[in-house]
Amino acid sequence: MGVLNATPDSFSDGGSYYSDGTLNLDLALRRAAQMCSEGAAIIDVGGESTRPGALMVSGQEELDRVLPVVEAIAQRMDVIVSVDTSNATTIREAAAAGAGLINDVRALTRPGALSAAAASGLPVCLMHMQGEPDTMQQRPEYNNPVAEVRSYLQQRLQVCEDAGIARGKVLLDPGFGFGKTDRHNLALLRELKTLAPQDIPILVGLSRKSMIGRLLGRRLNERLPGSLALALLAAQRGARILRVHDVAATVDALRLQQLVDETER
Ligand code: 7PM
Repeated sequence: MGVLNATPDSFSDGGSYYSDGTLNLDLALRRAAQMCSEGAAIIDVGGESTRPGALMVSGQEELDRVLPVVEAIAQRMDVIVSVDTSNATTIREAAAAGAGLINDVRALTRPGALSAAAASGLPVCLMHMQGEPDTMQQRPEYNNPVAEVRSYLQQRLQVCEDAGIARGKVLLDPGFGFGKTDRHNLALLRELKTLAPQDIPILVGLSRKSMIGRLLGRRLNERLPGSLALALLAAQRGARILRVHDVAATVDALRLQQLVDETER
């Protein structure tokens, strides 16, 4: 899954597709096409910055950012378009515009989001987060992070099934960095396989995250090696979908892993 940020303040996918407050659709589409050619199966389009300390954007603003991008990619490219949103209206409009996956860092807890997702018939990714982006990294606290994240994801999966979303349409994500210390993140990665039922695919986002910065002392533009290592570690520990900024490099790493595993037999 390649990350495409449709936010004016996005720094982490290596480019903002905005100038003077307007989206450069052409630039965003070129980036999407590049990630497709590099081997992305999914493009994740986000319009709300969920970075620690981020302020919330209005639903309308998010919709204006995301919808043209979702629509254009869905029309022109042979790839699943994921929409990174927590808002019911964005879910409905993105589904109508051709989105193929709802990626919600709030696990469909916002008003109307659950029923909008169910009505869309689309698969959903449910992520764990403690707190809200503006304050979540201030003082993350768990008695047992692994057990608590597992239990939350299990509970949200059940809520989705009860709302008519087929179990086979659900992905689960521990939400690395979302209200977690480095110690919490490491424990979750170590126990990744145990966080979701065997039949539910696990999605992870570790790419360029600040835990790499803190653990290794790396600035944002120095985190590719750490991101690749974590991507491979996550894949080996059961992740089925990797949300990444650097598609080509990650695909290289995964191909080598596959070759090693194949050569085993
Ligand atoms: C700044 C810091 C900007 C962090 C954006 C972020 C995830 C996600 C994000 C994830 C799922 C990022 C994050 N992270 N969706 N959206 N899982 N499902 O690193 O880990 O891109 S935003």
